Amino acid sequence: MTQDEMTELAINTIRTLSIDAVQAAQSGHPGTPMALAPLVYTIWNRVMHFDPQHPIWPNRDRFVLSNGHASMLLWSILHLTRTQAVDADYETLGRPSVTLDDIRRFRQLDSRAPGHPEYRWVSGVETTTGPLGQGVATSVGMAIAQKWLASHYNKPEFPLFDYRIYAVAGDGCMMEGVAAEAASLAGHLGLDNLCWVWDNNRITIEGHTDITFTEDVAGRFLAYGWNVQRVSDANDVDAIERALAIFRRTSGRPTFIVLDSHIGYGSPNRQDTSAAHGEPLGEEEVRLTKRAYGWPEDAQFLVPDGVYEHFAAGIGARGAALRQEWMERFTAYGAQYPALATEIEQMLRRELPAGWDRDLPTFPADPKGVAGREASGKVLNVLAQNIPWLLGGSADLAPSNKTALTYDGAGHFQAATPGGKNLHYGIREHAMGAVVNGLALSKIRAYGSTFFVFCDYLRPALRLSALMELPTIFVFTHDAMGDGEDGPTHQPVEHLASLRAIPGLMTLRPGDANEVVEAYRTVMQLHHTPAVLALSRQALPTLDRSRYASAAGVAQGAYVLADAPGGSPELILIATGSELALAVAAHETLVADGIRSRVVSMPSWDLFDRQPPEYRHSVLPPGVKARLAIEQASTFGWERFVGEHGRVIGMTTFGASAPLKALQKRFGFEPERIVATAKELLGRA
Ligand SMILES: Cc1ncc(C[n+]2csc(CCOP(=O)(O)OP(=O)(O)O)c2C)c(N)n1
Ligand SMILES: [Mg+2]
Repeated sequence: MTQDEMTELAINTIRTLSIDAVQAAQSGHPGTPMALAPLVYTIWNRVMHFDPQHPIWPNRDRFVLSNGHASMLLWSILHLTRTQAVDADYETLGRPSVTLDDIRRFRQLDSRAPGHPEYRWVSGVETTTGPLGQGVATSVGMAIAQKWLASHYNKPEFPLFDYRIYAVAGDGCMMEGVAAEAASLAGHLGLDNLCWVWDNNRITIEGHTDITFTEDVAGRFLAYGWNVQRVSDANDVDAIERALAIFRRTSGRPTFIVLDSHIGYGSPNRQDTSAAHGEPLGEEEVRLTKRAYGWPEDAQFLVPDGVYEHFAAGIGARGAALRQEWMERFTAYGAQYPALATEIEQMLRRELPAGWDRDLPTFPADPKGVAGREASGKVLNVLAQNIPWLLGGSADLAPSNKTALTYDGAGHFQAATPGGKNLHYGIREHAMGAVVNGLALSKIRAYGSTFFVFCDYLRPALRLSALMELPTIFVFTHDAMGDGEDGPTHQPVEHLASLRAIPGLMTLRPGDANEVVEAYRTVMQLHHTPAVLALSRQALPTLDRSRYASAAGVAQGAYVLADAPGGSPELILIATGSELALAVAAHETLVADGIRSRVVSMPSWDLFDRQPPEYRHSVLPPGVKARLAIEQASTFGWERFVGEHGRVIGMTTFGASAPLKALQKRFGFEPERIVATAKELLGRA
C-alpha cells in the first residue's frame, strides 16, 4: 500500500467509526466527523507533539475540539492512537483511554465515548466542550498559559515549554460572542502559539448559513490581528499540512485557518445538508456512503490491518521521541535550576509551595473596618508573592475589584511582557471566564474578577469550571447593595442563589476582613473545586475576635460566632457578608433584653453542606426553631436553613439607586428590624 493509500485508509477509519457509532447509538452527529477526519488526521498524525503513552506530558501540544458535537472525531483519534488513560492523581492506568467497546457504546451510560468531549472523564480531552464557542475561548487561556510558563521557566539552553494550541471550530463557535471576545484578546496579545481552524461548511442545524451568517469572517479575524489562511478543500491533507507549517513559522500573531468543507462528506444523499449534522445516516445511507469510500459495506467498527501501526509510526513515534528528549531536558534543568524544577513539579500536581500562606494579614478589631475587596487585595498580593504561578486580573475593573498585584516585579501580561502576573482581560467577562479555565487546565492558579452583578456574563464558563472540577478563583466585588448610587443595574439580587445552585461550585461571602483571609486560605487549598468570593465594596466592621469566635470557622462554611450563655440558644441569627455585623449588633440588643440569642456566620452554604451532620447540628441545633437569616440578596433557598418556622430578611425585588444608608433603611437591613423580627419569632413582640 502506498503512503497515500494508507493515509486514506486511516482517514476513512475515523469516518466509518464515527458513522457506525452514531448509527448504533441512534443519536449523535456524523456529518462533521466525516468532513473533518482529514483535518484531525493531519493535525494528530503529522503535526502535533503529543505522546499517546503519556497524554499529560506537560509540553504536549493541546488539541481542542470546540465544535464538541463532533466528539466522534476525538473518540476515533484517541482510540486509533491508543492514547492511555490517566487518573485524577495524574497516574497512568495501563489501559486505553477509549476502547473500541466504548465507541460501540457511544453515548451510553459510563462509556468513555460520551456525547460531548468531557475533560476528567476521558483522558486526552483537554477541555470540556459542547456549549459552542467555549472551546476556542478556553484555548486562548491555554495559549496565555504557555506564554507565561515559557517566560517564567524557560532558560536559553532549556526551552521547557514551547508547545502550541490547536482548536477546531464550527460555524456555531464563530457566531458565538464569547469566541469574538476571546479572538479579540488573542489578537491583541499576539498569541502566535494559537491556531484555530474554522470548519467553513456553511451548514448549521436550521440549514444553510445564508439565513444567518453572511459576514466576512476572514476579514473580521484580519481586523483582530490574526494571520488568516484558507484551505479550500478539507480533503487535501497536504494543503492542510502546509497551512499548519505556516502557522508554526508565524510569529507575533495567532493563526486562523478557514477550511472549506462538506458536511457529511461521501454520503450520496446527505452531504451538504443540515440532516448530516445531527441525525444517524440510516442503514441504507451508511451502506451507500461506505461504498463511496471504497469500504466493505457491511463491516462495522472496522479498524483495517495496518491502521493502528500507521498511527504508532506517526504520532506515536514522534511523540515518544519528543517526550523522551524533553524528560532528559527536564532532568538537566533540574540539576541546574533545582528550585524552579520543584516549582514546576508542585504546580503540575496542583500542590502549594512551602510557606504559601506566610505573611497573610490579620486584621485588628475595628468598628469602622475594612471593605471586603480591600482585604482581598491585600491577601492576593501576599499569596501571589508566595505562589509564583498564581496570577490573574479583572475585566477592566481592577481599581474597583482591588485585584491588581502591586508589589515590585509583579508585571503586566502583554505580548512583549509575557511574564507579567497582572492579566488585563478587557471588558470581556465571558472570555475571561473561559480564559481562567484555560489557565487552570494548564495548571496555573488563575483568578478573574468583575462586579458580582456581571457574573451573569460569564456564567457558562463558570458552569464548565464546576463541571471540569477546576480550581479556578473568581473574585466578585460590589456583592450587594453597597454599590448604592449605581442603582439596580449594578446591584446583584439573585446571583448568590444562582451560584449556590451550580453543583460543585464553592461560593463564599465572607463577613469581615479576617473572614476574607480565611476564605482565601480555604480556597487556595482546593485542588478540584472552583470558588467564588463575593466581596463587599464598602467597609465592614472588623469583628473583635477576642470577644467573638475565631474566623478560622470559615473553613467549615458556617460557625457559631456569638452564643447564648451556656451555649443553649432559643434563637439563631444566621448572616453572611455585609449583614454579619448587623446580626451581631442585633444580637447584643437581644442579649441585653434577656433573649438567649446565637449568631451563626455562614459564609458558604456549599462548604457547610460538606460537614458531618454532628457539626452541622452543633451549629444549627435541630431543636431551635426560631431562626432568622439576614442576607442582602434573594431569599430563595434560605428555607432550608431557617425551616418553616423561621424567617428571612432578604430581597424580593430589585434594589434602587440611592446612597447605601437610604437603601438599608428602605429594604430593612437595620438592627432594629432584626431585633423586632426576632422578638416576633419568639412571640415576645
Ligand atoms: C451555546 C450553544 N448553543 C446551541 C447549541 C446547540 N447546537 C449544537 S450544534 C449546533 C449547530 C452548530 O453548527 P456548526 O457549528 O456549523 O456545526 P456543524 O453542523 O457544521 O458541525 C447547535 C445550534 C450548543 N451546543 N451550544
Ligand atoms: Mg457548520
